Amino acid sequence: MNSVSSAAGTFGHFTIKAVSQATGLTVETLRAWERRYEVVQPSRDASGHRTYSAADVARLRLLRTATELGHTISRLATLPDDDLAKLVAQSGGQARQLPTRGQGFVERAIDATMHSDPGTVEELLTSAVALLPPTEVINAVIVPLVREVGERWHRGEVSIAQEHMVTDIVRRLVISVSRGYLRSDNGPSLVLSTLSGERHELGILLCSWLAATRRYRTHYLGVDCPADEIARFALEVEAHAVLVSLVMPENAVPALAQLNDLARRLSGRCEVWVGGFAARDLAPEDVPAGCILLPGSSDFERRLDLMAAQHYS
Ligand code: B12
Repeated sequence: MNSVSSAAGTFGHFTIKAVSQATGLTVETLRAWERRYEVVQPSRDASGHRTYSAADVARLRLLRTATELGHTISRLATLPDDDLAKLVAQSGGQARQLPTRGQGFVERAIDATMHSDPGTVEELLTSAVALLPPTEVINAVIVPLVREVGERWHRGEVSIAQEHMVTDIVRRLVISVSRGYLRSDNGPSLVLSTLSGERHELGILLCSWLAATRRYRTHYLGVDCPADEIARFALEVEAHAVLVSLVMPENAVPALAQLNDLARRLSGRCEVWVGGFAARDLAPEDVPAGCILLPGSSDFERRLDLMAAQHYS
């Protein structure tokens, strides 16, 4: 996970800039809270710069939320983490805290995209990966970011080159992070691809990451692959499921014939899971027999957990 460690210093130790991005507290506030109230005590690296642990980041997030709820920092500073968490939970602050964590990364990454600044986009995304759980990075950072970039491209505010820049950064990051998980040699295995005509690959790459967090073996075939080729490969590697992503709405209906073909070739030997933005437009009764429609990311995660539980039981 080289790219993660490069943004976050040694993995699990974060620079003040990364902590500022993750908590929404400015660098000046972080320094002032430390000096006046000793809210956390970061260590120092060889050059004398502060380095924060993941526990420091979690405490600072709680402190930020609690101050937003109206409590004074001088009173909060001495409370242990458990008491802070209780205070925030009792005030319903946890729910308010979550959306802001991803939003900060997205807003800054959009700004860096508009300034054609790939270094900052990459740094923001690697920090998000280091500081937030994968599901939150995907749903609260990456998906909103690429959708917003797509909308701005559509309105002519983002150039094709800027859109390609962001997609390439997301693509490389997701592949690199997914490779960092230990695989189980006898875990369930997945084949991921898109059907002929569909060139959007980020959806299945994100699925591959979520599967890797659960120690699945994944075979990524890239995009635009004929159904018979996907089926042949899946049978060769004895895959437990084939994942197909539909993004372009106009591809969804033509994809039904390809899905039918895929499901028929794999019948009884391997499941076919269908998801992606355009899959939401399909009615369950339109989906060919043998295919399982998973329109939301929580449907997908539940299915992954179910398959893993059945596999290992
Ligand atoms: C990046 C991008 C591209 C890149 C893709 C590069 C790559 N390596 O993937 C390139 C430049 C190739 C491209 C091309 C095109 N694109 Co494009 N593109 C996008 C953009 C910005 C992001 C797409 C993306 O990856 N989103 C996908 C992910 C992150 O979200 P998602 O699919 O919903 O996936 C989530 C879930 O659904 C789930 N999931 C996904 N798949 C699966 C599968 C399973 C089994 C499961 C369980 C779950 C699951 O996982 C994800 C996380 O939760 C979008 C903007 C947008 N609004 O999405 C436009 C967009 C999709 N593109 C669009 C267009 C028009 C095109 C082109 C026609 C442009 C052109 N004139 O050439 C071509 C068509 C290519 C083709 N035939 O497929 C339009 C589609 C408009 C429409 N009809 O609705 C969009 C919406 C932009 C816009 N606002 O106009 N594009």
